[in-house]
Amino acid sequence: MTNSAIMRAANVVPSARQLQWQALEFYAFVHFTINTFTGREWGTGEESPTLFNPERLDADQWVDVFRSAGMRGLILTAKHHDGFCLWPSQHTNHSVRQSPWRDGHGDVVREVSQACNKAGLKFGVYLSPWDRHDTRYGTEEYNDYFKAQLRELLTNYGDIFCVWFDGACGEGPNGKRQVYDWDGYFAIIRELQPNAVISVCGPDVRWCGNEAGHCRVSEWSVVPGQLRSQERIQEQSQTVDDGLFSRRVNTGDQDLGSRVAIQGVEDLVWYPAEVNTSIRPGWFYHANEDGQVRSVDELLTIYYEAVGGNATFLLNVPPDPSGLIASQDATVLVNLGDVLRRTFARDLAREAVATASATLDRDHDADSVIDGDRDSFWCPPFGTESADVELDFGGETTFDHVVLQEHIASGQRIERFSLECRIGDQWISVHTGTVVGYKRIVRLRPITCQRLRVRILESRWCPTLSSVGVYSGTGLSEEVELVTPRGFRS
Ligand code: FUL
Repeated sequence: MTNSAIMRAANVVPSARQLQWQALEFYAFVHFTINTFTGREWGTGEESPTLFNPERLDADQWVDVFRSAGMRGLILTAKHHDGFCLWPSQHTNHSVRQSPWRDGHGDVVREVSQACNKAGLKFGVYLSPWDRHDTRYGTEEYNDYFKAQLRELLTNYGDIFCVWFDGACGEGPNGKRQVYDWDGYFAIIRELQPNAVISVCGPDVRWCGNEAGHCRVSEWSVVPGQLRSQERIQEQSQTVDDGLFSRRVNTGDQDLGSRVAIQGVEDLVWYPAEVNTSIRPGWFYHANEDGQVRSVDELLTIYYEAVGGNATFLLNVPPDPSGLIASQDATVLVNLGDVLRRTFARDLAREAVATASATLDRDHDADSVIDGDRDSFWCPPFGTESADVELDFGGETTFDHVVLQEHIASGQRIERFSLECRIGDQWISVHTGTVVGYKRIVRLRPITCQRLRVRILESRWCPTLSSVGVYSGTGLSEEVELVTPRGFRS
C-alpha cells in the first residue's frame, strides 16, 4: 500500500455514538416473547396473545443479575419475527394489550427500561424487520407500520443506546418479499435518538459473522464500506430455523481489515464488531436446555476473545415463562462477574514508571498510558511505525494479564506487537499479537519481573496507546467455586 493509502486508513475514526457504545464492552440480549411459552425459536405469527402470561415478571431481577455479571446494558426483543409486541403498540392488536398479563395493562418495554434506568444500565431495543404476523408485511404499508413502531419505541422509553436490526428472514423463494425502507428507518432513529447506534442491518455496529461466540484473532474496526449493507440482503440471511445456524461459524471472511484486505479499497469506514451469542443453545428459554447453560469458563473465553479482542460482547440470557432469569443462568453470571472483578481489581501499572523509545511531544508522553485517563495517550512522532513503551515496577512483580488500549478516537493503527519481560540481562518475549484497537487483553502464565516492555512492531503511520494495564488475576477460573446468588434455590 502507498504511504498515503496507509495514512488514510490510519485516520478513519469512530463517531461519538460508536465511541460510547464501544465502552459498554459487555451487555445483555434478552429474547422474550410468545416463543417463551410455546417452546419455539421462530414463532409462526399465528399464536394467540393469550399465551403470554409471565406471572412473576420482575425486570429488577434481570437487571440485578446482569449488573453483577459486569454488564453495562440490555437489548430487549420488543418484537421478534412472530410479530407479537411486548409494548401496547397503537398500531397493532397483536401485543401485550391482548394478553392476560397484568390484565392487558402491562408494558414489558416500560418495566425493563425503567429497571435499567434505576440500575444505571443502558437500554436498547431489537425490533425484527421480518414480521410473520402482520398482513401488511410485503407491502409499502408495512414500512409505515414499522416506522410508526420505531417512533413509539424511540419516543416513549427514555434514552435508547442501540437499535438492533436482525437480517433474518425465512420467507423462502416463494414467500413474501418486503422492500425495507432502511434509509427511512435510519432517519427516524437519528432524529429521535441521535446517540443510539444502529446494529447489524445498520451503519454503526457490525455483526461478527456468526452466532456461536467465535471471534476473529485480528478484529479490525476499519473495514471496507460495503460491509455496512451486507446483512440487509435478504438472500444472504438466515432462511431456516434448523437449530444449526446458532452454532455455525463462518470462517470465509476471517480477514476484513489487514493491509491485504483493504488494498485498493477507496471507501473505508469505522464499522466495529459485536460478538453475539446465547448462554443456552436457543435464543429463547426452553426448560429442556436448563442443563446446557454455558459454563463460567466458556463465557470467560468468549469474553476475553471479544472484549479483549476489539469487539463487544452481547450475551443473550432468556427469561423463563414465569418472567425470571433461571437460577442456572443467574449462578453462572454472578460468578463470571466475580471472576472479572477480582481479576481486574488492582492495576499494577499505576504504580510503575513509564518510558518510551520515542515521543511526539510532552502531551503524548509515556505517562499517558498509566494515568487512568482514557482520553490521554502516548504516541511517537508521526511516521514512526514501530516504537516501545516500557514499565518499571520498581521491584519484582508477578502478573498474568496485560491490557492494551489504543486511543481509538484517533483511529486504529497497531498491526503487530509483542510483550517482553526483562529476565536477568535479557528481554524475553512472552507474547506476540496482532491488532489492539479499543482493547486487547493478553492472558499469560503468571510471570515475575521488574520491567515489562510493549513493543509495537508494525503499525499504520503512527501507533497510539491510551492505556497499558497489568493485573495479577487472583480470580483465575480454575479457582471458581460456584456460589448460588442470593434469592435463588441451589
Ligand atoms: C437471528 C434470529 O433468527 C434469532 O431468532 C435471534 O433473534 C438472533 C439474534 O438472530 O437471526
